[in-house]
Amino acid sequence: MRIFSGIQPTGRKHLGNYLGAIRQYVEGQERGEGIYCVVDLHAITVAYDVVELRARVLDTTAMLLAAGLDPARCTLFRQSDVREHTELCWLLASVTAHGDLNRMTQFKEKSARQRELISAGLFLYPVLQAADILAYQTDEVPVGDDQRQHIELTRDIAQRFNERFGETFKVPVHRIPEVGARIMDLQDPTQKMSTTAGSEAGLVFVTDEPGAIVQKLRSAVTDSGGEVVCGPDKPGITNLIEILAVVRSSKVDEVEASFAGGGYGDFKQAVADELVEYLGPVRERYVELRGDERALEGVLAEGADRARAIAAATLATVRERMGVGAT
Ligand code: AQP
Repeated sequence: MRIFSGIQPTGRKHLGNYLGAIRQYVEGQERGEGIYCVVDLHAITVAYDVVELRARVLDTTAMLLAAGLDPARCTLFRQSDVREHTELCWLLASVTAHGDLNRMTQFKEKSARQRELISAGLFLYPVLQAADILAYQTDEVPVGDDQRQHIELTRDIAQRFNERFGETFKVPVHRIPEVGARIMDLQDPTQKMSTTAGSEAGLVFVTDEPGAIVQKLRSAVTDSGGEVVCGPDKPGITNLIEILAVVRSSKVDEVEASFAGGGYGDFKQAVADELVEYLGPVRERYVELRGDERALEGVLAEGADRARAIAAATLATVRERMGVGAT
């Protein structure tokens, strides 16, 4: 079982990234061969700071290691170190329908937020993502719910390629967690927690100090009524119940039952306290690991060597099937 996923080097990672994706990466190490990639080439499709980008890659690498990724048991690398990703992106672009890319909701949302340039790279983002995944003959892609449409497109691209050029790619499936796949913004629980669209108060960062976590949870927007139960008319409380269910590794109805008869105030304090306990060790390990940049670069370099060997073999087959390059 080969598991692949990518994560953007966009500064501090938030609770949505952690509960929706990162925790699944760590668990993936136990179930199969995990290959994880810090996708700096995706990050340059929107406005970014050139000097900061390298630092952000190391931030994200340290975060993944702090969360429990073990370079002895998985492959962790920087996307731009394995040039096969960009070549495969171009080759796959020729079997990707322009109309399909036009339908991608992430492109619509992100292009609407761009002030200066809507880059062609942003439009091609899902094709590069498909290349990332398909280069490794991936079985399973752990992601949050917001990536569902992109993984569907990856499957379509693989199928279309296989039909036209012969069986070449494994057609992967997504792995979206039952609970925690869409953590919502604490200040606007109708919107997903998001790096680029959210406000500081609406996001819990994995590296937040305990005081900040408590403050953010206490001021989280809740709903009318006072009962700690999920419901379509209670997006704020539903979000907090889901967060606590993941943190406790329990079921949503067990969390509801444990607060039966209790009010919102006590419940929010409990979520805050348990979240502080849950994230504390990750934050401490992060600070330790982030200090040693040589070690982080070493992990990425070793990972890139391993990843390149797999991706290069896929590329050789793809080039041969497509009639590209010398025989
Ligand atoms: N709110 C979320 N709940 C659950 N999972 C989420 N993910 C993102 N937001 C949530 C999952 O995190 C993984 C990494 O996402 P990314 O590489 O897109 O990182 P990012 O850009 O820092 O995350 P955002 O917040 O999603 O950025 P925006 O909104 O600015 O594009 C993915 O598996 C994703 O599903």
